This record gives sequence, structure tokens and C-alpha cells, in this order.
Amino acid sequence: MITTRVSKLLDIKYPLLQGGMAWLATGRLAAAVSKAGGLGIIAAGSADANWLQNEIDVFRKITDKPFGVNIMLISPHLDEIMDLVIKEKVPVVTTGAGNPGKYIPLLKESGCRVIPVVASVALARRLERQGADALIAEGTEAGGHIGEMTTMCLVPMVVDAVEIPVIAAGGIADGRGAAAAFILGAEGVQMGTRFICAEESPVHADYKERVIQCRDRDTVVCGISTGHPVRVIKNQFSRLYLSKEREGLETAELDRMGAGRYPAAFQGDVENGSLLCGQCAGLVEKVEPAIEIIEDVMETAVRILKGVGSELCLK
Ligand code: TUI
Repeated sequence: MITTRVSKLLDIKYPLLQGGMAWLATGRLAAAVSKAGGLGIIAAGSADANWLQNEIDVFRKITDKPFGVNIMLISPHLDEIMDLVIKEKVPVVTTGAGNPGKYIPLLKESGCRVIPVVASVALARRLERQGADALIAEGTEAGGHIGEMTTMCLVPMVVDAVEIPVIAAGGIADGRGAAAAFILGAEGVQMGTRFICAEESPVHADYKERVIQCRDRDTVVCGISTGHPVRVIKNQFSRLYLSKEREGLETAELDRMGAGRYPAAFQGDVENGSLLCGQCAGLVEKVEPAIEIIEDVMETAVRILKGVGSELCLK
């Protein structure tokens, strides 16, 4: 067992969080993760409050374990999503794609633990001062919207810069990655990409198959010129988008090209959709239940960590 400030703060068996992946982190997936002893997270993404209410209801019908909601700070429905998580007394809120500082007091007043995702030391320091309970330090290996720092460098720098617990994210898909994160000083890990291929994940089987087929260099970052870099699996659409970006197409035009591409991927259009996915897809081998993913990662991490300092046994 690995018990840390993160597992105590969140009242969970394993300090392992499922990433708040827009479009695919539903109540059903989150419930499977929480039931298995991790922290399941429902992603509000750009959905409205009705959608989120429904997913919270689905979660609560399956289990009374703790869970989180991920709030994407550039959501068009941000205010109604904030109101709903407060009304529903959601135990944990994670945030992405921006600075949630001004919302922290209100969320904490409702009893919520607030855990922002950061991609820099500066934002980590600021959010600690503003009352964050913990931080998720996410490296550029992650899928979706990303920063520039690698997990290997960002995590220990954030750990050194703050007193609150740090959760590592970006590039972790198995027990070796989790053990490495703990050695860097993280007290928890967050995994997204491997959970795309959980049995309970709602994405189309062809999307899962693409993740499983990925090798080391099969993801690419689109949208650097727009200020919203997003890591996706290489396909026809990413090649078209990158060629237009290289030609200097304006942000508004690029945004228009990208509209509707996430739901398309979700529904199985693996050539014309945007398949958000991390670099660690090359480590994902099969579709399996969330509980098996969690037990595999934690058992392997514990075995490796027990061996550290004596005989390292990585296989
Ligand atoms: O948020 C994510 N991953 C996401 S969000 C998303 S939806 C989206 N679609 C199109 C464009 C942008 C987003 C898909 N994937 N991960 C957490 C994360 N947050 N990664 C990086 C950051 C981040 C970036 C800048 C956090 C804070 C930040 O602060 C800027 C500031 O204001 O200081």
C-alpha cells in the first residue's frame, strides 16, 4: 500500500486519479475508478450544467465513494458549472487550461477540495498562496491541452517550490511511471491516456484501437500558433491542420477548421476527428476494466519501490 497526503486528503485507497478528459470522462468511467479505490473524475469540458448534473447522478447511483469534477476554465458554461459543483457539494474539483485562483475561496467554502492543474512553477506558487489544497503538475507528454515542461523536470521543481502535496501527470501509463513519479516527490499520480482504453470509457472502439496501435512517435502537437497547443494522435486531420498552421492560416480560421472534431473522434471518425491522447499511448496494450488498470499500476509501483535501494527489479 502507498499512503500519502493525497490519499488522506481525498479519502481514497490509492493515490491515483483518473484524468478529467473532456468528452470521455463520464460518470460511469469515474464511478468505475472510484469503486476500484482511485479518484474518478467527471470532466465538465465544454458541456453545460444539465449534462454534468446527469453524469453526477449516474456516478452517485453506482457508488458513494469520493469523486471529482474537472472544470475546464475556458468552458463557455463556466459560471453554471461552478454553481452546480457548489450546489452538489462535489468533494473534489480539478481545473485545467487556466488560472482558477479567483474561484478557490467560493469552492472551498462549500467544502470542496481544490486541485488545479499547473504547467509551470510560477502558477504553482501563486495557487498555493491562493489556497489550493494540492496541485497536479502536468508535463507536455500529456494528451489534450498542454504546457511546455516535461513531467520529469516539472514535477520535482513544483515539489521543491510548494508545501502542499503534488500529483504528477503526463506520460504515466503503468507502474514504472507511477513509481518514478513517487521518487520525484509526487504524492499521487494522474493517468488519462490508459483510461481512454478502460472498458467503461465511452469512446468508440475504433478510438481505443488507435490508442492501442500507437507507437512512440504517433502523437503530435497541433495549435501551437493559436496559443492552445493540443496533443493528438497523428491522422489525416492532424496532417491537414498542421499544414495550414505552417502556411500561416489565422487563428480564427484554424479554430473554425477544428470545430466539432472532438465529438467526431469520440464517435469513431478516427481520420477526420481530433483524437486527444498522450505520448504514453505507446505503453497501452489493451482494453480492460478500470479496476484492472488500477490494480496493475499500484501493484507494480509498490513492487518497484520496495526494490529501490536493494535489487532493482523492473520486469
Ligand atoms: O486542460 C487540460 N487538458 C485539456 S483541456 C481540453 S479542451 C481544449 N480544447 C481546445 C483548446 C484548449 C482546450 C483538452 N485537454 N490539461 C490541464 C492543463 N492545464 N494542461 C495545461 C494547463 C494549463 C495551461 C495554462 C494550466 C494553467 C495555465 O495557466 C495559464 C495562466 O493563466 O497562467
